[in-house]
Amino acid sequence: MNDDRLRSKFLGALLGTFVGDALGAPVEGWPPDRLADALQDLRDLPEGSPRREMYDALFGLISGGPVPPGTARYTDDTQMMIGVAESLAEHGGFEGPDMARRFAENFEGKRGYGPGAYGVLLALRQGAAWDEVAGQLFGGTGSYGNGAAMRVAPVGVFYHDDPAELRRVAELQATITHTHPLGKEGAALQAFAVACAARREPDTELDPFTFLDDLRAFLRDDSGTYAAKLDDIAELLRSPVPFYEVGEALGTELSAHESVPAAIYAFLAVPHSFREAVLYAVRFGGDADTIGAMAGAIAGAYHGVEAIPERWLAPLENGAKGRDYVRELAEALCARKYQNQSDTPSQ
Ligand code: F2R
Ligand code: MG
Ligand code: MG
Repeated sequence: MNDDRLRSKFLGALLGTFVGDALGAPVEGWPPDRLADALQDLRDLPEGSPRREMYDALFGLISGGPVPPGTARYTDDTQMMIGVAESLAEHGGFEGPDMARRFAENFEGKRGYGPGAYGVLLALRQGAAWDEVAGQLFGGTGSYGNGAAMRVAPVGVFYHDDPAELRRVAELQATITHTHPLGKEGAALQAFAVACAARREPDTELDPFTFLDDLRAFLRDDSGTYAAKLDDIAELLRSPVPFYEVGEALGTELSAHESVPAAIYAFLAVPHSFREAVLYAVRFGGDADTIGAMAGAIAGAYHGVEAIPERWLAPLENGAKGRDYVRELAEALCARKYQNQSDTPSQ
């Protein structure tokens, strides 16, 4: 794959996370039928009306007022993804203390963090060791939340050609906040889905079942939870059902095993379109920002940044660590990947 194509996929995965997160954030926690009603109201508006235009724009899902450029906000999903990318771009590999420090420095409570992650980040700010806090959560079982999967796109693209290192780093970055096996495996699976999408050329026919076979072969999930979910995805792709039955079947919750599969399904259900995959993901309701962010990461890694509608990028917040910063971060991560490769003595 040529350098420009790969660079576009790095940008697509990181900005795809941002777009999916921001699109879903206003409707996080909504039940699918409330969301479907809101969408129906919007659809019934006359073509060309401002509110109708909003439907097609990034934030028309809840038909608020016009969204001035630069004001659509991201949540914890993107904020933590930024920390992962910053650390990998700086070090060219996993450095636990550095990544944990960046999570803690970037942390803003108003971004809608999960309670477990919130507590870990406060402890890190007070000097706790990066690998000694998360294991105490939830009575010592650790978190199986989707917080480690929602932020993992940088790992997926950076190690798209090295599945063993991808798994190692996806799990290690997870342990900063999530030590439950289902939380770690969800992060590894989401990272690998991003990698598989990045490795495929977008203008070739994507076979969803071959994609699922690749994911199944990668799993190391003793509980069989994710293998069963991949089988459910295959079954739902073979015999399509209304989208909220898909959400009910796969799960649209805050837990990794009840949200990563829905994101993978949204991408595989509409592999030809970044926009449709992300809208599909968000329409599930439930953990809409995170399922949107994860579907955006996979679809962005597959299609590349050119597939993200400009009018979806324009409203994104663009302050100190906003849209343009995330774009530069993706460029830096891609450059670091090549620097790593040129530094590696040829075998
Ligand atoms: N937190 C939210 N959304 C709710 C509030 C958002 C609202 N709009 C606002 O603005 O305030 N979203 C974010 O949280 C999810 C990622 O959460 P993360 O980082 O995994 O956190 P946590 O707390 O570790 O896990 C989430 C919940 O999962 C359950 N859980 C996890 N492990 C468990 C265990 N071992 N036993 C029992 N329950 C467990 C708990 O309910 C956790 O709170 C994303 O959606 C992000 O967008
Ligand atoms: Mg969030
Ligand atoms: Mg969420």
